Amino acid sequence: MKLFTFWRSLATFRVRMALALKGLTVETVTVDLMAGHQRDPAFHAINPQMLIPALVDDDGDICTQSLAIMEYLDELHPEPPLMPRAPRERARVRSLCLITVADSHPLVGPRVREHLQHAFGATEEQKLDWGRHWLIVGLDAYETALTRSSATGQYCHGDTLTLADLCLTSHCVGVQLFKGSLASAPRVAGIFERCMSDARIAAAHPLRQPGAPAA
Ligand SMILES: N[C@@H](CCC(=O)N[C@@H](CS)C(=O)NCC(=O)O)C(=O)O
Repeated sequence: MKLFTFWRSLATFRVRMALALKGLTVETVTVDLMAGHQRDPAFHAINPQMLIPALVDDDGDICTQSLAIMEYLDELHPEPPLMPRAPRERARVRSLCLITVADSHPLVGPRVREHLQHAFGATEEQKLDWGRHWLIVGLDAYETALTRSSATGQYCHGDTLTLADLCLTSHCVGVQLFKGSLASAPRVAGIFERCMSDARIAAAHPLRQPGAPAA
């Protein structure tokens, strides 16, 4: 399998964590988002959305969208499971994942920030502020959703890692990259800390990838 990746990508970070927890290694291909290589024709042929991650199977089949890729990996390699079995529980885990995957993270990606700059003249500071704003909105939603539900345990759903924890971890790293604070979300921060204490998750962190600036 081949993973199209870039050090800073939060969506690819989610997939890297899932691969690590499954004990899988894949070939990686760097798509330099800062240089705009996601818009190269060669990558457009892989993903017409011009977004990473993309996972290419040995037979050439392409899977895009981090949540779809993670669920695919979980179905292909069921141990350790990263989704609960009961439909309602699976729905809860997916809805926690989607807080960031569908509603927060899409607002802060390079193409959105570039458009803010080119169409509206946003400065670096304003773009940072924009990203932080939407990530904090998502952070507050996570905190309330987790605090309200008796299904929350040591992790987002019970006491074992699920895809919701990987999504929450990517969200928290996003808050940090956009110079925000987790202080208003102690429940989230506790789960994030627990996740980051897992060496496999820590090693997948954006700032520990080739090409990343020194922290
Ligand atoms: N919903 C997608 C989001 C993918 C996404 O936004 N990827 C970012 C990097 S984290 C990207 O490739 N952005 C390129 C751009 O904005 O031009 C997923 O979860 O895979």
